[in-house]
Order: sequence, then C-alpha cells, then structure tokens
Amino acid sequence: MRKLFAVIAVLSMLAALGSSVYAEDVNLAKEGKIYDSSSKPEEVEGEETPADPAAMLIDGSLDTKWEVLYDDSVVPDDLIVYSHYATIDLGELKNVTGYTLYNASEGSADKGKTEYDAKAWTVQVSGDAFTWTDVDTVTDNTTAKYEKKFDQTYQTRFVRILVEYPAQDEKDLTVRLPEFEIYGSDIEKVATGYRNVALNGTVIETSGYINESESAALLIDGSLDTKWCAGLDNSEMSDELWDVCYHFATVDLGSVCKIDKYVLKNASIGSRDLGQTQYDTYAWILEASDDNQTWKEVDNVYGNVEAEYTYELSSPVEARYFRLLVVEPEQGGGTTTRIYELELWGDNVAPAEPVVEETAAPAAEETVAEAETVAEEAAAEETATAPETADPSVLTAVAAVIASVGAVFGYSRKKK
Ligand SMILES: [Ca+2]
Ligand SMILES: [Ca+2]
Repeated sequence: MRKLFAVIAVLSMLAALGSSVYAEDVNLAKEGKIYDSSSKPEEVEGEETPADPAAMLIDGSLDTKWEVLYDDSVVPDDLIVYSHYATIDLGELKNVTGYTLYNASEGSADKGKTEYDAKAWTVQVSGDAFTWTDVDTVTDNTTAKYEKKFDQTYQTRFVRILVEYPAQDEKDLTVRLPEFEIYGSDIEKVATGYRNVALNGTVIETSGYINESESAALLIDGSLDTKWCAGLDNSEMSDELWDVCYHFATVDLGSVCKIDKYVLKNASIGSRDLGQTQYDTYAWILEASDDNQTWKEVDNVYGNVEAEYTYELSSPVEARYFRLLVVEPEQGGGTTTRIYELELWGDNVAPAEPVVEETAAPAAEETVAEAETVAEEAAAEETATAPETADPSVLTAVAAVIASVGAVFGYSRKKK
C-alpha cells in the first residue's frame, strides 16, 4: 500500500512538472538517491556532514545544480578517464527506458551559458553497482536538454553517469549539471502476472563467491553475461549444510510468491563459459521456505547434463524464500560452482488481510484459521484430493519422509 502511495505521489509530481516524452514512464531518479559520486561530502568528526552536492542532480529542480571542481583523488582508478561521476540508486530493480540530461544552460544559475554544457559522457546501468553495462555514450554534445530513449528496456537498480568532458572546452573540468532524469517504471506495476519473480528478489545469504564480480547476486540479475562463481572457501557455511552441498545461495522474493516452474542456466550457455559443458552443474537441490528457517524440497536433481534445466512443478509452491544447494558443482567431480541464472517463474500471492492486533491469546485461533483458509483455497482451486498443506499432521509426516529419503539418498550424495 505504501508503494502504491509512492507511485501516486510520483505520478502527481510528474504531472506538475509537465509531460515527458516517455508515455507511462516516470522520472525514477527523483525517488532515488545518490549512491556514490565524485563530489563525496567530507566527513568531519564532531560536525554535521554536509549534504552530497550530487543530490542536486536528482532533486527535481532546475534551480539547483551539481557543481564540483575536478579532483582526481576522488575518482576511482577504473574511472580515471572521466573527470566526474555520479551513481543513482533507484532503490530496487526498475524498468529503465531512457533519460534526460539538463545541461548547465538549461538551469537557473547558468541560464544560456552554453559553453558550460557537457560535451562528453557515458550512462551505464547495473543491477548490483558492480558490473556495469553502457547504455549511451555521447562524445560531442551541443544540446542543452539532451533526451535519450533506449532501444530496449533495462531491468536495473543503479544508473550512473560518467562525465568525460563536463564543458564544451575540454580543459574546463568543472561539472555543472542541473538535473538528470531517469525514465522508467516499477517492475511489479507493469509486469503483473506470470513472470520470473527472482528478478525482484535479493540474495540474502550465500556460502560465498570467488570475487565481487562473481557474487551470488548475479544468479538472479537476468543476465547470461554474469554468473555466481564459488570456490571452496566455505567458512561461512554451517556443518549441517556442508554435509549436503558445496555451495548455497538463498533468495528472498520480498513477499510470498506462487512458483510453478524454475530454470537453472548453467555455465555452458553463459557468455563467459560458452560451450564448457564440463562446468555445468551435475547435482543440486532447490528448497522453499516461508521463514528462511524451515525448508521443504522443491526439486532434487542428480546426474544433470542440461545446459539449461527447466522444471515444471506438478503443483505450485508458495513461499517467500528459495534456496539453491549445489551438491555437485561440475560434471567431473570438480568443486567450483558456475551458474549464470536461477529463474523462478510465477507470481506474487495477493497479501493476506492484515491479521488482528497483537494480543496474548489468539495464536492458536490464528493457526486454525490459517489452516482452514489454506484448506478452503486448496479445495476451491484443486481437485477433491486434499493437498499435504491442508493437514498439519500429514505435512509433518510428509516432511519426515522427505527428510529420511534425503538422509538416505539425496543428502548423502555430495561426496566421499
Ligand atoms: Ca537540480
Ligand atoms: Ca546472471
């Protein structure tokens, strides 16, 4: 509900500012925040930290600007070719379709001073603020209000602008930018219905990864150019999990989703390991949980040879958390996990009616009511056969069977 209000607020503000060229899209930058920039505020102990002047870039006003002198000490080594940069965090993955850059001569302070308009810059997008994709490169701009509509929609959370020449004179390295608007829409709002809900999820726990550019977050970033790559440093792993698998990653979907299909995209269809079928995952277990504590098995695969493995569930699973346990990472017994993508296909389950205020007693009643609701829904949706979830005792029994089967067959498969 809060999100809905936020969307309404954004829409009404946009209406106030005037129309954009991007039909239903809104300026997402205005609801975002500066994640990093070449004008980092100085932190002085005991004094209040001044606001990051880069924030003026996305405050929705042409009366304010991001202005900062060139200082090579604040530009990271990998960006040294640029004189300035600013990264905007949109808060979560969004559909990004384009941007508008208001140059100096469009703003109140430097009105008409076209010599201060930026000449060259690059705009990039990223799901994790680590691996970046160029989406626009401008080398010889003379336009005061520069508008760009991308050829495609990018699902992304971070957008950054790298300014190579901040003014028409290449020797003038002071950036003066009144406003940077990033156009797009909320993913959930547009994509209601069946989709890969993992794209809206977050990896909240993992056994680790080899380096930052191969983090477990890249398992769900929608790209076959990025992978989760994990070696044998599993010091973070519990003994219980270590008995089962070499690596794991837990995805939080943010709310309960109903999943009826999942896809695992293995090494040999990823761009960096194309054709390397020996790296495709041989064995894994996918689990689901409502609370990130108690897990139930969704699928248990041993002996896989598919580069892209697709599994249609015989009945949908409703859960907020999904966990991938990599039992045998490679075909030939190797122990390095290389997985490009885990897709969880389904939809959000409509949130339940808010339940009761907090009182001491109603716990038992709630449980009963919950069980009844589950049973009713199940009865309405499915056949007369009662699903396991309807009866707690059956559920317990099933869980026990699964656990014992796992102990005998699945969970002992890992090694040795
Ligand atoms: Ca501004
Ligand atoms: Ca990926």
